[in-house]
Amino acid sequence: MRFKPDLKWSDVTPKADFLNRRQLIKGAAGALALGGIGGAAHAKGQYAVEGIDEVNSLEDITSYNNFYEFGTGKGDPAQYAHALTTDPWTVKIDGLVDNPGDYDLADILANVDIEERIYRFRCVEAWSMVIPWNGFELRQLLERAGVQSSAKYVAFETLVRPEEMHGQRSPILDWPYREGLRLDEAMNPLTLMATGLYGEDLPNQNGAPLRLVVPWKYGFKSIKSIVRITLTDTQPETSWNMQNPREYGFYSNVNPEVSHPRWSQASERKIGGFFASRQDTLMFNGYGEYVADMYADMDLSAEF
Ligand SMILES: Nc1nc2c(c(=O)[nH]1)N[C@H]1C(S)=C(S)[C@@H](COP(=O)(O)O)O[C@H]1N2
Ligand SMILES: [Mo]
Repeated sequence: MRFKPDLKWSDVTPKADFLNRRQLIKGAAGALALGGIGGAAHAKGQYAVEGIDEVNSLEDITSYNNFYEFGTGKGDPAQYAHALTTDPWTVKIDGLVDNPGDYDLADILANVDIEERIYRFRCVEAWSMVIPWNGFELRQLLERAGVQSSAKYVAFETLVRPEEMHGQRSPILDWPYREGLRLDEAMNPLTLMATGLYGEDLPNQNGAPLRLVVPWKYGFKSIKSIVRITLTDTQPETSWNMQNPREYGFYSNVNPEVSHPRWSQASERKIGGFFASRQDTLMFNGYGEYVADMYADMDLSAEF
């Protein structure tokens, strides 16, 4: 099943003309293909979100990064991440699955539908961008691995290779970088495994060759350069939560009403553009329509 991206084309500003043209072409082809197998799937895939604004430039997206394996400065990943060898690349899928094993990246990609998704991206540090990703829905890979009925969470790990990732020689975090999702979050159609940006391979500083993108959660949940995916029945340990549980929760859903202990989350600074612009932060980063149901029974200020 193929979905169109979350943006309506009428919302994309002229600055994104290049993207707009490509997407119209692709969208038309997709609509034709779907015509043969039923139009319902097509209509279901409109991930329109509130408050969408300009797509960030490739320059913004690849020069202002968080990737502590290459240093803690925003410019460090762009400067140092070229050292990372991303081919060959293997992802170990283990835990509560019917088909555990070491999956070669090429084999993963041959069995999923790659599409383009334009998502808002909100870092917990209160900056944001709008990013045109390429990738596939995580649920496609999980379905292939055969999730067992006892599984309740998905844990992810980044590569450990201090020879190439010099930041791993410092104990800023307890390596490997680790993240996790509840199984329903992982299976949500919005949850993407990104493989590219602007139609090109993912730059190393953005988490090549394979990184998670969970657009309704703070950016640190979107773990980069993934080498292991483990299905578990208990909530996995996650890097920022282990480092400072008072400041970083397991869920980390974008929420303008729950402040970080050291700053408000009510607004954010949009990266790029001539004027530094602040905008209101949206509940679930604007994706509530697609995700709020998953948290209906939870107190989101207690389970933050
Ligand atoms: N392995 C790893 N993944 C990571 C990080 C990191 O330091 N290491 N930083 C996270 C944070 S805090 C953010 S905001 C995003 C940044 O993604 P970007 O650089 O592609 O914008 O990556 C997340 N994933
Ligand atoms: Mo972040």
